[in-house]
Amino acid sequence: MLYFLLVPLKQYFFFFNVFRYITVRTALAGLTALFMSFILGPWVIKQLKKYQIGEEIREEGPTTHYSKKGTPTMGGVLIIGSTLIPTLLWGNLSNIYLWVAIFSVVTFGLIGFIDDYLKYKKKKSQGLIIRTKLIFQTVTAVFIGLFLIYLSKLKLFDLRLSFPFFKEWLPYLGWFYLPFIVFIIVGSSNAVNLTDGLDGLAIGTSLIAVSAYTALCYIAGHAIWSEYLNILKVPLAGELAVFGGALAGACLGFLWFNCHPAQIFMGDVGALAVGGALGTLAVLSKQELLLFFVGGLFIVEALSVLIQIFYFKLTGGKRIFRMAPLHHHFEMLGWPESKIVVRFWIIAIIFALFSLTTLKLR
Ligand code: 57M
Repeated sequence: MLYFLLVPLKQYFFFFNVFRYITVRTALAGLTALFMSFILGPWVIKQLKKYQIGEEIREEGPTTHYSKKGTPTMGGVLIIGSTLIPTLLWGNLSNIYLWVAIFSVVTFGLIGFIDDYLKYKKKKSQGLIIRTKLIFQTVTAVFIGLFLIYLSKLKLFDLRLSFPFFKEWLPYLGWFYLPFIVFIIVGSSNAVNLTDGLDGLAIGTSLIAVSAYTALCYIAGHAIWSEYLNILKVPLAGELAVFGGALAGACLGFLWFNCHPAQIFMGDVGALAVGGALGTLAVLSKQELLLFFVGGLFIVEALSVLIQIFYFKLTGGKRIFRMAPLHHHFEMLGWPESKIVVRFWIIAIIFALFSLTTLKLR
């Protein structure tokens, strides 16, 4: 909104021209989100405590988690609010990609909200049954996919797929693009959710991955940079950096309250929304496959669950990890929570930096 108000003022005072630039608006969106989180955070925590919206802890989990019972949850509403308002303030709202990203964060947040609300009502650690949650997520992703196919007919979206390391190979997927992006968006949403099991873990690693995608969106939308780095040019993706900046600011602001010992958990409303948004950024920037590197830590966490379940079934009850997802394995080995979290952040940073280097390795 401010974009439309401030940029025309350049005819009176040239300084206002700076608001045309995506970089400036990305930084402002990030700062606005950060300050919103700092200001609203204590109030949100107070309200959640007032209505006793607290965490139910599973009995079969690590015993160190029992003391977390009652920690206010559904903090994702703070993340979503601190992402949406700065995006609406600083984004160029005539950009259709921005609305796809907004739709994704709101809808995935809503699915998570229903899940959290049911947990709150039933006073149990299980809200929506897994299958129902998956159906809702898939329907949302299919809707996004269909809309992108429609945009491709208007020449506003590209149904070719770019591969990391291969600059020339850009196969056209056509309708096959639909199941592919459903897998990316739903997978990303669930992988972030699985990772959200230690204070600061999911939000810190999401901050790292979202920051990398903010840079990728900017580069994909920039005529010179995309040409120089030889990546698929996506003119409309540049504006997504404003959304990415806001989301990164909201993640950083939330981390302030979620770091150990956490004053608030994000809940499914936060985890599904942040994961869904990350997958959507990957799709819209046409760097879908790079998500496997950028979000490498989420993949490792999800794989640890699959391997554990597969091995359990295969051997009739034996486990590879003491407990899955992987962060619980290290907890059971006696590592302090903060050590696991900081080390996982370091690994996430390595994954993100490695992904950015692949841009030139083509
Ligand atoms: C949600 N939720 C946390 C919090 C957070 C198939 C199976 C692997 C699924 C998986 C699962 O349910 N994962 C999704 C993970 C929970 O956190 C809440 O949930 C929200 C995110 N959806 O925002 O509201 C607990 O995590 C801890 N926590 C923190 N700090 C945070 O900032 O300490 C969360 C955020 C919280 C709190 O204790 O209550 C969760 O872990 O439940 N299931 C699991 O992860 C379970 N693993 C398991 O069953 N492994 C088995 C098999 C099936 C693979 C095995 O290894 O044999 C573990 N979950 C828990 N305890 N809590 C098991 C032990």
